Amino acid sequence: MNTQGAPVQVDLFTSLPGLGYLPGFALPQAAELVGLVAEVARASPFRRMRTPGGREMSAAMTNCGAAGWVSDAKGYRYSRQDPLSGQPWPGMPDLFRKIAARAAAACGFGGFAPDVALINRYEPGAKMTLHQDIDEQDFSAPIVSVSLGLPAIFLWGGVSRADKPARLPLHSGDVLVWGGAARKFFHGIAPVKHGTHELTGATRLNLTFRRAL
Ligand code: MD3
Ligand code: FE
Repeated sequence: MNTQGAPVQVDLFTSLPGLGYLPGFALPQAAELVGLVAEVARASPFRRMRTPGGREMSAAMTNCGAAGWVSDAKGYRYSRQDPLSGQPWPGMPDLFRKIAARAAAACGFGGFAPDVALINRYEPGAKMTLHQDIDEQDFSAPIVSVSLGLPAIFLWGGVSRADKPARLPLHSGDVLVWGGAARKFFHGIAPVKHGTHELTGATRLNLTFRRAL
């Protein structure tokens, strides 16, 4: 366990400057984070979005912050309004900003000020196929991800979709920072296994903090 904030080197990552793995970094705040996610979801409920190709994604999503990531028949983009309500997304809680900035700083990215938190909710069986996160304006900023609840296998591809992905188990409280060359790598989540977690029940939550606008 590591709650002090020193990035941990793992073999698959040692050759990638800008990438940081902080196992257990958010454990002290995990319960509070889960509560804040529930508050966000009261204003902007989790929903399964459709890809531009018409498929319903298996993870349900919501957002908070100045904008949110959305997908529909018109494509992927950031929108300042929640399309379900036509209203702005809920504001980003201070604890979200603070954890994201502290994790980024621990990995060499001082001054990270995310404007979007995309929140993914996985029920058992839900997955995320390999993709890149390239809808943001500013690729010099990292993306910080926080996992909560059920574990999952993170799939870490390369610069090409064809690269065979490495697998890294992610547990509740783990934080990852993706900057530098790692920022545009393909990545995904293998189907989440059945189980229950004391904080989230039969659910995995993932928060990704982004500089999108
Ligand atoms: C590597 N989420 O929301 S988090 C996503 O667990 C997303 O819900 C996954 O991929 C999840 O876009 C994976 C880890 C992650 C997040 C963003 C990245 C890895 C990344 C951006 C660039 C490279
Ligand atoms: Fe992603």
